[in-house]
Amino acid sequence: MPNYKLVYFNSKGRAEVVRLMFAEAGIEFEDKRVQEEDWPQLKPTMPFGQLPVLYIDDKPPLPQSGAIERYVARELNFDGGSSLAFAYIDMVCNVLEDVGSKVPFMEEDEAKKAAGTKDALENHIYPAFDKIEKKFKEGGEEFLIAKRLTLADLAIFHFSDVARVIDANFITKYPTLDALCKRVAARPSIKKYLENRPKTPL
Ligand SMILES: N[C@@H](CCC(=O)N[C@@H](CS)C(=O)NCC(=O)O)C(=O)O
Repeated sequence: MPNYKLVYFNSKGRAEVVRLMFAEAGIEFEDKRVQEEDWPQLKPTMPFGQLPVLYIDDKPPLPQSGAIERYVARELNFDGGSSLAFAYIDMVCNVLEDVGSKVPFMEEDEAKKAAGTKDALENHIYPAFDKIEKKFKEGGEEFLIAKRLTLADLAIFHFSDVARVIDANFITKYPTLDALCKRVAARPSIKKYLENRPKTPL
């Protein structure tokens, strides 16, 4: 196994699904959390001036959370085992990215932030989750895409975890996905990771 170093801020954000894959697979990695005050100095040294970035041995650093997630999923068998399964996994991740990006987390005007969040939930996030819940329930499978845990299950778990910040009861609106998230959280390696990870809301 290569040496992995994942550089991000001290939050779950765009790095947590990768951390969850490493945890589930039992892969040691350096979880480098950059402090806000150190960021201005570090930023120009990053490939595209943003985080996360994954360092893999002495290879050129890999930025972009989506690229990192897909690479790690392939390496550690969270890819569903076929190109088609991987495409469906990609689809789930892209939907989550699309609807998640509608939430104005960085908006400083509180009224605008509240209105933007309401719009994101009602017009983007709830409709997407209604569809995913319906399809998953009809399929009656244990996991979202394949016969085993994939990146898609972990991405849904992570989304539902951080969505609590904008809707405290978010995932309970989707009983089948809620049950999936509970199964994910109960997996021994994930459970241990969740108990020990730094406590951050996002
Ligand atoms: N598309 C990129 C977006 C990366 C991104 O927006 N990173 C933010 C943190 S979530 C960042 O580095 N912000 C600090 C900055 O841009 O200076 C990805 O998915 O990795």
